[in-house]
Parts: sequence; structure tokens; C-alpha cells
Amino acid sequence: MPTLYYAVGACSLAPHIALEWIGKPYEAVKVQYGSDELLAVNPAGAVPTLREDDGWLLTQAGAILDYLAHKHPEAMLAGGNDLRAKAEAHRWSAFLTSDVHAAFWPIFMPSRYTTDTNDAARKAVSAAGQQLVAKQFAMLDRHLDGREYILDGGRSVIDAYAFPMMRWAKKLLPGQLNEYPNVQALHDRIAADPAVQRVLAREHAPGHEKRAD
Ligand SMILES: N[C@@H](CCC(=O)N[C@@H](CS)C(=O)NCC(=O)O)C(=O)O
Repeated sequence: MPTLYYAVGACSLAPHIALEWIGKPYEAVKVQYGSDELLAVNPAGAVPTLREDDGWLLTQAGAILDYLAHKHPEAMLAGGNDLRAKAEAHRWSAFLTSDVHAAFWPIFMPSRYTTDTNDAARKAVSAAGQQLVAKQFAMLDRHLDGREYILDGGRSVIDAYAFPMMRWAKKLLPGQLNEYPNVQALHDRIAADPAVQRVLAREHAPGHEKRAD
């Protein structure tokens, strides 16, 4: 069965949710960033990392989600299979990786974005990150107007991908998601899913564990 290496509160929540939606056995291993255990499977020391039984390793959240969706077509998590549906899935995956996730970095780690060590400089970097995140959520909110899920083909791995970022925004934006009612509605829809609640409970439990069938 596949093994997912994840960290609490990280974007690895997305493939964890996807695996739970798929409903086939998997192992979820909680790791610390930069730990030897994680570095052994991902030289970047980052999550998510997926390992298949034969030792094949896959990193990058977008790639893992795309792989899982296509490995399990029966779970209907790819958002459709025609050429344009695939392009839309790719588009929104890239948006989440490159525009949304990247916008959070100055908030999470302002020290990576300025060599100025004083507090005011770090706060300014963080504030710039908040503005960037707000811009990306405004885009997502416009797209979600009149839609239940991000892709027109229905609930998909792309919604799972957006979920940790919506949680970060709720925590880190001064107005939470209040200015983005469509994003808030998507967040609430995903958060209400019992499979998602199981994953959140598991991620916050100590140690390593296997999914019970
Ligand atoms: N581009 C990578 C980014 C992975 C990434 O940076 N994950 C974060 C958690 S959300 C992490 O592991 N950070 C640890 C670090 O940067 O040291 C992806 O999309 O998978």
C-alpha cells in the first residue's frame, strides 16, 4: 500500500484527504520537517512525499494529487477526463502551487524574504504576504461564484488541495475568509465531510498509524 509522509498543518493534508476519499488502504506517517526520516525519502526535507510499495517516490503536492486521481479513476477525483477538463485541473493545481501556496511563504517564513533582521522589516514582509494571499483568494472567490467545487467536473483532488490553504487563510488573514464568501462556503463544505474530519483527527493524534479498513 502507498505511504504518505505528512506534517501537521501542512499542504500534505491535501493528499491525505485524497487517499481517504479514494478509500483504499494506505499508510500515513507523521514526520518533522528536515528530519532524517523525511530526508531519506525527500532530499528537500519537505512534505508531502508519497512512496509506493516498490520504493518509487513522488514529491510535489500537485503531482501526487494528479497521480492519485488517475491511479484511481473509480474515485472520480480528477474533475473529468476530456482534454479541457484535464487542462483546467492542471491550471488550478498550478494556481494553488505557484500563486496561492507561494503567497503564504512570506507570512510563514519572513526571514527567507529579507536579510533585514529587525522585527519591523519581518512584519512588513509578512504584511506583503497577506496582501498577496488576499489577491489570490479574491481570484478564487470570483471563480467559485455559482460553483460548488473548483472544477466543473465535481468534487476533485483540487478541492482537497485548496483545503489546507483555506485553513491557513482563516488563521492568518486579519479578516479570515469573511471577504470571500464562496471560498468560505467551499471550506465549510469540505470541512463538513466525515472523511476530512477523520483525516484531521488522525493528523492530530500522536505517532504513526495505518488506515483501518
Ligand atoms: N512545492 C512543494 C512545496 C512543499 C513544501 O514546501 N511543503 C511545506 C509544508 S506545506 C514543507 O514541507 N516545508 C518545510 C520546509 O520548507 O522546510 C509542493 O507543492 O509539494
